[in-house]
Amino acid sequence: MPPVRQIVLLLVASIASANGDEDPIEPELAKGTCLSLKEEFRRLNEHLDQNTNSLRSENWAKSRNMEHQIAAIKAAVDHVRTHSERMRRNNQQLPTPSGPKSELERQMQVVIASLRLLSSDLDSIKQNLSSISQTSNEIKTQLEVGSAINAVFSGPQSAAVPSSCLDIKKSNPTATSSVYLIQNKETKTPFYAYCNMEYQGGGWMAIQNRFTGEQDFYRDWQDYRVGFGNIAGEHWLGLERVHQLTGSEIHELLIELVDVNNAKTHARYSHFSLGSELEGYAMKVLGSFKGDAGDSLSYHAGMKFSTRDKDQDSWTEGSCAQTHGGAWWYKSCDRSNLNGRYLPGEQPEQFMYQPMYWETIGGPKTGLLVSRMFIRPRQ
Ligand SMILES: [Ca+2]
Repeated sequence: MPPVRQIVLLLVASIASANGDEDPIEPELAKGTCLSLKEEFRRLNEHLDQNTNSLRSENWAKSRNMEHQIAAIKAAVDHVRTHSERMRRNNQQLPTPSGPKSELERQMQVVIASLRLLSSDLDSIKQNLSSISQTSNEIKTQLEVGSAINAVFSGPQSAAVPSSCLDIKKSNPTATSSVYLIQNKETKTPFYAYCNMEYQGGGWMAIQNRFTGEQDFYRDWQDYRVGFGNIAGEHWLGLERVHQLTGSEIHELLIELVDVNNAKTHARYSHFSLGSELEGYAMKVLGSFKGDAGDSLSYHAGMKFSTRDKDQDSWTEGSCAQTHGGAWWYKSCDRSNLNGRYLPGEQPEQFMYQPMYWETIGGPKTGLLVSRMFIRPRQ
């Protein structure tokens, strides 16, 4: 295709020639130019026709192609629609009570029900596991306690439990007065006892302790047999235990007394042993006396123990325990009554023999402020 600029120039020249108001042009030359322009127009027209035909053909092809594609999409949509419609109709026509679908649904329902049951079972298992864990902890604690008790009662560790306050004092001279766990050499039974580690050389086990009147000492045989009160405070250790200790090893006895004027005295006996319950916990052995309190116990040596409900004294007319309000190795009746009523100081005539008294300190009408009885194996 000739350049547009050239065609325009030729047109301008042609128009100028036709008007005749420009430079005169040779007639032969103008004729040639017109022919040339006509030829150019013809070629242009041909070219345009070709291009138009080509574009038309191309568009037609594209259009046809699009039509094909649209038709294909329509066909696909129709196919899907028809297929889904058929499926819908088939579903509606399927009989509900039986058949593969209802069977599948039934199985699904069974599976769902099973899953629900499983979920419920899992919750139950979870709760059981929690319960088992709690029980396991309790058993563990009980086993630990049991193990600790076994360690005390038997096995090689039992040798580590001291058999007396004196043992503790010997192994640890700086041990202080306190409550300690003691294990009887014969019975192997562990028990708590209060050890005095300072008084009279230390290593003394308390079998009686009174200093406030807090504990009631007017009690029956059973209480005196097994003991009562607070080991760390006022208490009676128990006749059976004292019998076991003093029956298997020679012990000495120490009695500490304090009057209302805070005067402190003591009575010490070289040997001390109680018989069995069958023997009435009789004071079978009472050794020689020494101390500044005077001897108000030797009178009772050999006597059985009596309580308000068990009269074993030698007073045939009555009960020393009931009359004197205590429990002791009464004879007929007493020169000391350290388990008598807690009535510190001088008492009226009618209370004679009833107070916690020691004859050689103030007589039977004078109640003491403190009474403590200790035993210790003889060294
Ligand atoms: Ca009697």
